[in-house]
Amino acid sequence: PDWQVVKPFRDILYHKADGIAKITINRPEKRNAFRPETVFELNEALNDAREDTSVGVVLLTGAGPHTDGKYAFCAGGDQSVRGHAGYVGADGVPRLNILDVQKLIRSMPKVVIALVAGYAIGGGHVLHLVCDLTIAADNAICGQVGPKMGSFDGGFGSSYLARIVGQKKAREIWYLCRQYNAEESLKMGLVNTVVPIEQLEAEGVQWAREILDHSPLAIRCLKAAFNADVDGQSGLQELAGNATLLYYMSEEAKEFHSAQREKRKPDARRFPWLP
Ligand code: 2NE
Repeated sequence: PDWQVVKPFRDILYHKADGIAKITINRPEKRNAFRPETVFELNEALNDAREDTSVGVVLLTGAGPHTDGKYAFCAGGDQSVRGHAGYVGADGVPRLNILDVQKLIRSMPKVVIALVAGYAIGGGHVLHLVCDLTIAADNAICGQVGPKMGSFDGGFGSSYLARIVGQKKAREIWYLCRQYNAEESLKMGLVNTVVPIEQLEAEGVQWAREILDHSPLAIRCLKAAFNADVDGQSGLQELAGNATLLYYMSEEAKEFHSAQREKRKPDARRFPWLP
């Protein structure tokens, strides 16, 4: 695609082309670990993609390789700025604001595809996990590290992980903190497919284009339905919001809205009580 820069950022790259937004974490010297500022930028780009009605698919990836030849999707929170109560930004405030990004990726009514080359570790692993789909390069390495470095993610990082790989495997991943290669990750359903690294972006674009040929409203409702199954009341809120959206688009809702505006009795009898 003919990628166009949307806006220059410091820690990320943000491009768009043909209905696809591409967000790249751009800190290869840190294995694309995120600091609070990185997360603010991710949030801004994701929100922009959400609001852009021409965008249906977001590709989320990491810049690489680093000068040492190694790739990373993301190595989680930047440990060099970890302070007393979270990750400390230039403003001196400790935050765990990646949790907001996790929620946004899950709730935005667009398909978010993680393109994982190299390390997806710790909070970086959870980041690909919460994406709708993951395409892994053959050099992908997945794993959690919390219990060996003093952290854990008891939110989506554990409960949603267990939904994906099962309780036994999820406990193994967290308790042992091992690293899993691309084939192992594919086998346990952590990723959707594995491709040679040179083809990673092209494969992501191909998947995006196939999705973009399909019905936006159908995909939107499906995403909300998949979330509703796991996300409790906030999942139901998303699903129900789509019901309201579709209702607003109906002749029936328009008649009741017009009647109220025109101070007349709505013509309710026009509309069927479908079985
Ligand atoms: C990712 C991994 C396994 C890669 O290992 P390797 O040997 O290929 O690279 P190396 O030499 O460890 O890393 C290269 C450079 O990247 C930095 C390193 O410090 C190193 O810098 P220099 O020494 O060359 O200057 N780097 C890598 N990961 C970093 C990080 N997360 N923060 C800051 N700098 C980082 C290996 O690098 C690794 O295990 N990294 C640490 C993984 C980690 O502890 N992640 C945080 C987990 S906690 C979390 O993400 C989290 C959460 O649990 C809850 C809420 C929010 C976040």
